[in-house]
Amino acid sequence: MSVEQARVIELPKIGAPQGNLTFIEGGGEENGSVGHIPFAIKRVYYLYDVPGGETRGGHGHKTLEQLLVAVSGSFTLVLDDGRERRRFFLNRSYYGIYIPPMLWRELEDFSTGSVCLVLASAHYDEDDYYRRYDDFLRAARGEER
Ligand code: T46
Repeated sequence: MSVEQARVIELPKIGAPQGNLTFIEGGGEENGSVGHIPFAIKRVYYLYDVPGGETRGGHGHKTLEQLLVAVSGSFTLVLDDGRERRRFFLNRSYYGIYIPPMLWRELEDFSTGSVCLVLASAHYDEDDYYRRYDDFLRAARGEER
């Protein structure tokens, strides 16, 4: 897997004087539609009350696909495929970052009061994690052979 396969997805934005509305439809075989993202949504979680400047993440996933959205505030997402790193600054509620499996991720520089919404392709499974960077690196480099 390469960091080049991560991508920004622009989501629909319905603007009105009363405020904006953004929606996300899951894709994949389960609902038969293309959707806005390339997987069926199995789990939704969100990070909030993160102290300003804090860092989260620091792990990789074997199979999980995710979409991250800064629904409020901002943070920086750093993706690493074991060879190169790519940084994304998220500060708009209508842009998501699609993260394919086998990328190490770190979330940095949360602004105070920010909320990171995450749509995931599978239920929570601790066995899907690489929690140690050297384990991730070994697996990512093994994948290249
Ligand atoms: C990711 C970033 C963006 C659960 O019980 N269920 C869940 O769905 C999740 C995501 C976590 N947990 C438990 C596991 C840990 O005991 O919550 C605790 C904190 O999880 P973690 O340290 O993995 O949280 P983050 O913010 O570092 O990472 C999370 C996701 O795990 C990860 O997939 O990409 O958010």
